[in-house]
Amino acid sequence: MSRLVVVSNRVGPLRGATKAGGLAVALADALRTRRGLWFGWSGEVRDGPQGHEVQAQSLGGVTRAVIDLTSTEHDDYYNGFANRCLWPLFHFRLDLATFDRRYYEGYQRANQRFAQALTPLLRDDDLIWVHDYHLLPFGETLRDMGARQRLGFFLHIPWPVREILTALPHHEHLVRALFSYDLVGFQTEADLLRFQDYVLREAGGSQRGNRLYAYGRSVIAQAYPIGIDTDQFATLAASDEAGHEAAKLKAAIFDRTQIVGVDRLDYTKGLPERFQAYEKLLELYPEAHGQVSFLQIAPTSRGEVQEYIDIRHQLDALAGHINGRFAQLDWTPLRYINRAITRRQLAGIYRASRIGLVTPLRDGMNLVAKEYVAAQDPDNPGVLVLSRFAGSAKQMAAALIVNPYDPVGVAEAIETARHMPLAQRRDRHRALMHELRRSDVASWSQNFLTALDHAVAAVPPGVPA
Ligand code: GDG
Repeated sequence: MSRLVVVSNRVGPLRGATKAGGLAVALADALRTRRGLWFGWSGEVRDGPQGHEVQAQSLGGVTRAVIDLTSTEHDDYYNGFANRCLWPLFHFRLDLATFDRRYYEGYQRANQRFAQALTPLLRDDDLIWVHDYHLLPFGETLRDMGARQRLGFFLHIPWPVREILTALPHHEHLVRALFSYDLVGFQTEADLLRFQDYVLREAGGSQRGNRLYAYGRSVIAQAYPIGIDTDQFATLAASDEAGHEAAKLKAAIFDRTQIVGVDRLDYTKGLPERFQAYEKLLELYPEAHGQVSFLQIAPTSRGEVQEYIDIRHQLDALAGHINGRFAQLDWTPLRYINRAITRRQLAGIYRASRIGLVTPLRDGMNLVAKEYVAAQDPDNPGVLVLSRFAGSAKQMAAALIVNPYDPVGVAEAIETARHMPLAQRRDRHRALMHELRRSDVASWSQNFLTALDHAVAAVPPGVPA
């Protein structure tokens, strides 16, 4: 079996599985099986020569190798091009995207520096798996430096529609760079179709099965919907420690219906719209007053970026407004926690909540929706209210699917969830769990790596270019 090399902007811990998110755990598992190497940014910003050195550390057959970013790289590559340009654009938010040549150049340079640092660590038969929008051109850069290994890329966020993508001045460079990989993976069929649409219509390429041809090269493109470690999360949620958290929460809300939302504080997650839908619920259903309690956990993310500062202010104001308008002496309608909590607490809170509210405006997959379902007590499960614009909606049709832009529709779904009979809750939960078990995170990484193992780099002869 070839050694696996994972490249991602941030490198997860090799230890501390329950603290880390499911993705870090899944990748660490795949790396352990293949005695691999995980390479990326350390999370530190440092100017000067030490920052250029690779810091490597091995544990249980897996090596973690990282480099620091300089403050210019952090500004231009990470905060700039990745998070102020690609992130909003790929989430269909052209209105929030900043196009700055300096950002783009910084992005290319950081990708080059990553590739330079990784090249000496590579072996000829490595299988290299690159992750996410920070590293779109990484494969091309590595190939330019002579890499001949099999190279795969997985995009965790949506692929945008052609009309939006072409607003990016560098769209052609970036799509062309993806053709340096042997395999490119997307979250959903819809993302794959939008990618194919660009290749066929904008790049004048062609297609045979799942292989796309353009720019005189070819690549296999497929959808690989990511999952969670379903059984592990269900076990965590049923554990005594999580039960302790659940009991604390229940004591605080008495027998009110707990509604929960958990999201990085990001404008793609539809948080202001969600707060407004909750306000609409309280407006339309006065009988719900004192009967429901909405807890939103939203740890700050990318807090230096202006658009994130703005959304945080907006949420502070909305939370204050809703509580000011509806609170009673013995009832706080909305509790908003702007900090991260532990994974165990999270599991307990999900389990104690009758309704999980997951209403992003656009999301590659959304793992919170999956975690919420996995955490439920199968004998008395809660109800998931899920945005149709989350990648996970396709696999989770047994949830109550909503349009997050429609506050009345979301309020009605919450009301339906609140009164849903036990038999129906169980049926829906069973159907959702069946799918979550069938496509968990281990099968996601296995499927991708098996396809990459078999991907043939060369363009078959006689095929249109
Ligand atoms: C990107 C894509 C795609 C959140 N708050 C806390 C906390 N979390 C954990 C959740 C979940 C993870 O963070 C968030 O994952 P999501 O999938 O919901 O969203 P993104 O961070 O935007 O992830 C997304 C994903 O990549 C994987 O491909 O699904 O579409 O945008 O695991 O539980 N964890 C803890 N405390 C918190 O306060 N411990």
